[in-house]
Amino acid sequence: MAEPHLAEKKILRVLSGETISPPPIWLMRQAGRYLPEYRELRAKASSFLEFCYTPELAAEATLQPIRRFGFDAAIIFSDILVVPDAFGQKVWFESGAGPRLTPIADAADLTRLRATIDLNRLAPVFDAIGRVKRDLPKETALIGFCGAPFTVAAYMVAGESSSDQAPARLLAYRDPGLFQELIDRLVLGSIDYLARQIEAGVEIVQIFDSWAGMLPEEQFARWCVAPVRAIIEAMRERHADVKIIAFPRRAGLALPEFAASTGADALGLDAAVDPFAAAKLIAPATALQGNLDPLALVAGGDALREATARILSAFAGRLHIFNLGHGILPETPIAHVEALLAQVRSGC
Ligand code: 1CP
Repeated sequence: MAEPHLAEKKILRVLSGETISPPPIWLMRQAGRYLPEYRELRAKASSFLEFCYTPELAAEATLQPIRRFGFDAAIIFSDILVVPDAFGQKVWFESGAGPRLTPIADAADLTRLRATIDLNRLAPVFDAIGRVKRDLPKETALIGFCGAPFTVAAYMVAGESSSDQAPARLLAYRDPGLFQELIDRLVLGSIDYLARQIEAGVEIVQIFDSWAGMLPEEQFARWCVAPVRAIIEAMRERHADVKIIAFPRRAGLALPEFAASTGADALGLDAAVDPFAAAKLIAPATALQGNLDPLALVAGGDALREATARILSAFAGRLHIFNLGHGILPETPIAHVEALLAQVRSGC
């Protein structure tokens, strides 16, 4: 028999194989700059990493969208780039310019990093998870996360944001042995990091492979499918109960094979995926999460209503968690989020 706390959390029910109508909903990057209370909180820390590493602030940022909207899940407030930081790479965020890291160009650069992740450096994240757990409504699930090895490696190699991830892809072609060594370290570090998040109280983990869609098929199999599969296999051995969502953004036609090979409980779908095609092509035991275009949420009105209705109808009768196809945009009007919630909760 399912435990009572589990039965109350709709997302856990879907991830355990129960179809629910209307579907549960949360939004990627639901804590963030579109919320005035977030902007006020953010001003209390001098840097973004300090904000992530201050448990009271990270816990409060996690809870803000739950208080305001009552989403079915909270996601711990942090960033995927705390992992390179915990490997000893220098990471900082320049306002307006995004993340910056000292780039890894060759074997000597990799040697300067730690061989294993320093979980002590990430202790504030585990502390924040404990705080959120104490204050979260009993019907709200808590999601932990990490970046997938390829996506994190892409930032570690480029040292900044890139629209095509050419630096990491070039290194993978020119020196596959070195790139494999970086990916292998990230696989092991991600397993340890996710395991500690679970021990601290998260019930679900999401693996963000935001740049998976940049890779040709055989590179995708090597740098995205294999590492994510290795992480998921290890999590299943260590924590059999945890639910796992993988988000290989822009993976397109590779999605069904990715789902089958990695064994994720759910697949996050980006907004370019036709939800009717996904519902047909991906095995029904895999829950599907998504996939509203974040710009439709900015636009509101008919565009939002029609796109939402299409997603609800495509996934009717499927294991579905409503979400965006990528993170919420800072210019999103709060009234549009309220309208979306009302529509999803009406079921059509
Ligand atoms: O509410 C939540 O969803 C939790 C917070 C969260 C998550 C899940 C943040 C806070 N970042 C992330 C994940 C993350 N970070 C991803 C994967 C998801 C995605 O594709 O969006 C990626 C690629 C990053 C890297 C990153 N961190 C970027 C993107 C840069 C690029 O290449 O486009 C940026 C801008 C950041 C900083 C960041 N992380 C989070 C916030 C709120 C911010 C903005 C910080 C600020 O401007 O003050």
